Amino acid sequence: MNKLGILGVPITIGQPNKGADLGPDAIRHAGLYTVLQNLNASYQDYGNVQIKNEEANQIDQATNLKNLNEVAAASELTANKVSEMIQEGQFPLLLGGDHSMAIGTIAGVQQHYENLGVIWYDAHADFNTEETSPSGNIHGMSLAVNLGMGHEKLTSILQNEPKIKPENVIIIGARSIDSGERELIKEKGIKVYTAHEVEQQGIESVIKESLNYLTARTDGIHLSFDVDSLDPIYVPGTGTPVEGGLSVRESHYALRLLNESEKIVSAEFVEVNPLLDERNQTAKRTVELIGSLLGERYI
Ligand code: HAR
Ligand code: MN
Ligand code: MN
Ligand code: MN
Repeated sequence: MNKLGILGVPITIGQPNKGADLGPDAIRHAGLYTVLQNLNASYQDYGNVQIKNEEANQIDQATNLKNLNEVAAASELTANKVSEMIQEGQFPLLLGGDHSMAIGTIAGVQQHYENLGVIWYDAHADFNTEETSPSGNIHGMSLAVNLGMGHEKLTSILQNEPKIKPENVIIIGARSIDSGERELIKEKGIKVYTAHEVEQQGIESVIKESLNYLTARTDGIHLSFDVDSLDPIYVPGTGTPVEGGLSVRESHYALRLLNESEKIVSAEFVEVNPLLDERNQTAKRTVELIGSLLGERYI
């Protein structure tokens, strides 16, 4: 693997809770560097993107969006930084921050690939647009935005074209999908392994199928790992927990399979909110999961 470039994206205005902006530092303090050192990984920490989290948290009547201009500005900064890291030959390891950050991160990564694939590991689909969103929260829209759907200020980060093709996306772990999102997912033909299907089919088969499928058609895969994919018993420190989630054990296995594939070119771990947490356990679990993605072994 290339040298790791670590970048915090402390955005919290893509959703209504304060505290997701503290996620990147909570992850660092939970032992991230120790894990990297044990792996003998070479890394450089670029610190955090300077995000202005000055929210209004009011739905703008004209757009049905909250904090549009602020999220767009943060996305632009993030995208440029991520692109720069890849330019310098690094593997971006991106720490969040709410999931609206994926508008910027994927825009940045995509600059360097003709045909980027995305694994969206999440309880949610984040496939709303301003027309379908029940909340106006942009973190529930970031995947759709990356496919070119949504407000022009969000879909035009770095370039006007869609960042990813619908057939290059796989959602894993979903169990909370709004009715408008469901329609759009069907319309675009997005592949989804719901939490139910993970249970039925097993995580090994789900990940292997996903890798076979994406490897054949893309030139690199970005992993977007939302910690709320896990069951809330493991991750109390996240803003939109949904019961019936994936286990820590199966998620480690998923990440290990992704590591072995050598197909992941960038990764983000998002929605860690230390203000909702207990004894930083959500950040600690996140660090352990990052370890599995980067090749940590028990023996
Ligand atoms: N679907 C809901 C909405 O759009 C909730 C989205 C919650 N999103 C995240 N990211 N936590 O996965 O408002
Ligand atoms: Mn998400
Ligand atoms: Mn491109
Ligand atoms: Mn989620």
